[in-house]
Amino acid sequence: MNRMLITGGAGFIGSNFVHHVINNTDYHVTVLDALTYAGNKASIESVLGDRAVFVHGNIGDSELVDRLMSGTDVIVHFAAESHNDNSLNNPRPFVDTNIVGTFTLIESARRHGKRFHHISTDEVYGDLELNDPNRFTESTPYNPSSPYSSTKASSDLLVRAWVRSFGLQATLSNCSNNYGPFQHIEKFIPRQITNVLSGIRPKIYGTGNNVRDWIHADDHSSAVLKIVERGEIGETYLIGADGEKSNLEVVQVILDAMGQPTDSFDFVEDRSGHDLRYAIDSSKLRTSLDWRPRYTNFEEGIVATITWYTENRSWWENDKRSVEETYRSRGQ
Ligand code: NAD
Ligand code: TDX
Repeated sequence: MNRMLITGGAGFIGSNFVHHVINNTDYHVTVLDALTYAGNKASIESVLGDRAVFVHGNIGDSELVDRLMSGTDVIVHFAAESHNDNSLNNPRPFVDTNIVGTFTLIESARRHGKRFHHISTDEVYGDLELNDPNRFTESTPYNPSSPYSSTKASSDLLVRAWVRSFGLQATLSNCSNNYGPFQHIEKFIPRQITNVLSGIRPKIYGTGNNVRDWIHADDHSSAVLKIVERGEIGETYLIGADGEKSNLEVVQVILDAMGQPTDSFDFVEDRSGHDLRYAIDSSKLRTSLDWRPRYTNFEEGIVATITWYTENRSWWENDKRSVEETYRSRGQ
């Protein structure tokens, strides 16, 4: 069992996972990615070769998926439309990729009898009050808020039903907010870092009191690899690194690390339906699979991420103007 098909491997978390797998295992990897606006082959170019090949294609293409499925042992499924703001403006691609695309993959995986791991998000659980002492666990009821999170919740339920009804050999994981290298600059942390690098003030939605639970993408990768290799079929594992921070705190950490006054940001139009707080209890993963995060110092992780965006301007610079124009047109 050493051939792995990674969908969405040219995206943010997928590309970090491809690097992690090539550097830490002996798997042979096939990346399947449609190279949407969010995919960038340059993110994995340095590892393509004998042990990693790239296939440009859509997870909704059942003929292509069937062909790749027969030549793999395990599928790790990252491909998705991933940005909440985009899902509010144009939900259709979210339904097509996140729901129908996942359906196409699990139908093929069950026909071929292949091991499947489904990547999902803590957003399927909705949000928490700021003062709620509880955090999300594997038994928290689903209550998604946005078109994005509802399509991710739908895909989770499809995978669970395929396990129960058809015996699909699948595991699932729901992770909190990731940060690190190769993240598209539409997302919160890289948007603010590249704003400062471009002479633009960081932009905070609403009050800035919304809380996200941050984890470094490489810790997400190590957790997924553990679940793929040792997880129990049919089980869901929550992945998180106890990294709760308000958006205001995050922007202040970035400004401070980049030598700017910590009040040099703008408050902008809030997101419609904006989830207030996410927080993950990852006890099950830590206890049953003995997983621990390596990046436990958020400030250090942010400094390393700032360094990456500073040293890799060519990776993001061409997109900056159009991303900011889109945000400006929405008052954000
Ligand atoms: P991303 O948008 O950076 O990357 C998505 C990748 O999927 C891109 O390379 C894109 O080209 C590809 N893709 C999109 N539609 C496709 C299709 N129809 N066929 C083939 N490839 C397609 O997303 P990300 O932030 O890396 O998220 C990856 C996964 O992790 C998603 O399933 C997301 O729901 C989940 N997740 C993300 C976070 C986060 O903080 N970013 C947290 C928890 C879970
Ligand atoms: O400019 C901004 N200003 C701002 O205040 C942007 C882009 C965002 N925000 C806020 C909105 C959120 O409260 O920052 C927080 C994080 O925003 P995003 O980066 O858009 O992430 P989020 O909506 O929390 O979703 C992310 O984590 C869960 C990923 O994009 C999802 O794919 C994942 O499932």
